[in-house]
Amino acid sequence: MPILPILQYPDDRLHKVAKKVDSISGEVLKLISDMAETMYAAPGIGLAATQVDVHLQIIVIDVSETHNDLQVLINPELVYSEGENKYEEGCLSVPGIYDLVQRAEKIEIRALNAQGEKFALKAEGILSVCIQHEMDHLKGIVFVEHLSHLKQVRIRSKLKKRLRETF
Ligand code: GNR
Ligand code: NI
Repeated sequence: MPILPILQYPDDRLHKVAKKVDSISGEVLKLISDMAETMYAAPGIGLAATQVDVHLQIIVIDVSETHNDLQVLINPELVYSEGENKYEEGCLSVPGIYDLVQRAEKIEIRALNAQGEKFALKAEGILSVCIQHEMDHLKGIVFVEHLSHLKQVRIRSKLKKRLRETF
């Protein structure tokens, strides 16, 4: 079960828009399994297929402390949101950068699970933050794009400098 490489910001491929999954093939199930392994190994609380350069609407999430509550969201749709909340976010594609992002407080989504069954999910707290962060990835949006232009310029130059130093 291989751990997949995670795209690092800035990378144009993080801005691709993911397409709907039209059948949950063996290939899709293998991808989900590899994404879960990659998320747990990182470690992270969520991972969108976009981050592993697969542009399909697939998200894995586990916000439990015991790391045994994997949730798979395929073709997720936001059906309701209310309120506002600020939370300090980070991203496996933007290592070492953390900042406050304002998002909806409570959301309701519809999605398919790994068995292809439709389900509805109401979320608040960290699960709500994580789902919105991952659904942004599927639209090609990285959390830093919610920050000021100046912060984005600083983050890009910091990460490019760090990349130069590792080669
Ligand atoms: O592991 C992660 N932690 C996190 C913390 C606050 C807000 C969002 C996240 S998601 C992130 C993993 C990731 O980058 N998913 O796309
Ligand atoms: Ni992320």
